Amino acid sequence: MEIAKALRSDDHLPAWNAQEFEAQLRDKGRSYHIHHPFNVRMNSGGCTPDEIRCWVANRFYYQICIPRKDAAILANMPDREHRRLWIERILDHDGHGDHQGSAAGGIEAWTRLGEAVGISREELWSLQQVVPAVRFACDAYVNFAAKAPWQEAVCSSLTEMFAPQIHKDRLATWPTHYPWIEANGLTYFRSRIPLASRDVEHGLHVTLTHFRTREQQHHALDILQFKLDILWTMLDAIEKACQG
Ligand code: AHQ
Repeated sequence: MEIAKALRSDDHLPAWNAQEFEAQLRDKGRSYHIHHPFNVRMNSGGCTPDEIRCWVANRFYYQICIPRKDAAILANMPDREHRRLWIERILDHDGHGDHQGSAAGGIEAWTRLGEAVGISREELWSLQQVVPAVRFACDAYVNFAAKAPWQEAVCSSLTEMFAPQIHKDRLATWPTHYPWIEANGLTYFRSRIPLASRDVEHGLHVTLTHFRTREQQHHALDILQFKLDILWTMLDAIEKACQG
């Protein structure tokens, strides 16, 4: 599955060096969903309890898609040293060992977020509240990751360059704006801050070394934009579906 190629007049120019290429990737942060009106309203206290519950229930579908997406990439990775790093992402979400407490994984932590905002485990896992466009966007991500070259799928995960800030924003604002949400429900956001930074270290190394020519680097930017659009359209759909 190819991401549509934007026609560019500067494809023939020399490749950016690693620093400039990384700067170009990070500049894409301007279209990260931290800037989406729904996220801005949510983190400034403008959401009703029903809208918070609707966001948590819909984002649950994204969360349970992530380990399947990562398993698809793992299957396409020929090198053990990359697999040894990538498999950690699956365990982060599905849990490991006795799957108790902090070893229960991110999907379990999101289930606790659901209960903290007033959604039962059964209700959350029923996926009844997930709207079509959210399923569509998440399924597009999983399908892309399964079919694209593994380096391109790794590149698409680099939206996490911008994730620590969005998690920090929630931790800084929700307790004040949404005191009715049990504090332990925010554990997931706290857990992701170091994990996102660890993920990005590996993802950037693969991306900065794989995409060598200016044309290939432009393609990497298009892949990142595809994933930014997935996150943005999810919030478009959630905003529309959840309005009180
Ligand atoms: O909780 C998130 C998560 O585990 C991941 C994995 C990563 C990927 O592989 O694409 N992206 C991602 C993201 C998570 N949380 C989102 C949020 O807003 O809470 C942000 C999202 C991302 O930035 O891609």
